[in-house]
Amino acid sequence: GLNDQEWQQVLTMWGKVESDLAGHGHAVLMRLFQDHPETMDRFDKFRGLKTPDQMRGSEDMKKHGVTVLTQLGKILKQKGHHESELKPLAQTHATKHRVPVKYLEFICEAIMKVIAEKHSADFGANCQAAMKKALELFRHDMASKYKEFGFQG
Ligand code: CLN
Repeated sequence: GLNDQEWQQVLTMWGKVESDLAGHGHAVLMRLFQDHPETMDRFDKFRGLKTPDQMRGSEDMKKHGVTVLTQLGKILKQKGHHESELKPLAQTHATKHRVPVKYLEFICEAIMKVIAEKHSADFGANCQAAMKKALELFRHDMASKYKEFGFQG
C-alpha cells in the first residue's frame, strides 16, 4: 500500500487533473487509442472515429474521458479502501465490456504520460512514484475482482 505522504501526493496531483477533467480525459483516451489502437475496438460508440483529427473533435470522446477520470478520482480518494467503488467497475469491465487487464495497464500508462506532459513542473520523481503505486494498486485490485467474476482478463 501507500503511506499517508504518498496518498497526499497522489491526491494533490489529482486536484490539478480535476482543474480540467475534460481536457485530461480526452488527452488520455487520445493517447491510449494512438499507442494501442486495439483498445478502441472495445467501444462500439467510437467506431466511426478513424483519424486523430476526428478523435480530437469528438465530443463523445471528451465526455467519456470525463466519465473515466471521474470514477478513477472517486477510487483514488478512498486511499485504498475502494472496494465499493471498484467492485461495480470491475464487474462491467469484466463481464460486459470484457476488457483485458493488459488494457488497464495501457490506460494507466496513458494517464501517467498525460500528467507528465501537462504538469511536468509538479510531477517530480517522488510524485510520479506515488502515482504509479496508486495506479498499480488500482490495477491489482481490479484484476483480483476480475477473477471473482470468473474473467481471467
Ligand atoms: Fe471503461 C465504460 C471507467 C478503463 C472500456 N468505463 C466505462 C464507464 C466507466 C468507466 C465509469 C461507464 C460505466 C460502466 O460501464 O461501468 N474505464 C473506467 C476507468 C478505467 C477504464 C476508471 C481505468 C482507469 N475502460 C477502460 C479501458 C477499456 C474500457 C481499459 C478499454 C480501453 S480503456 N469502459 C470501456 C467500455 C465502456 C466503458 C467499452 C462502455 C462504453 C459505452 O459504450 O458507453
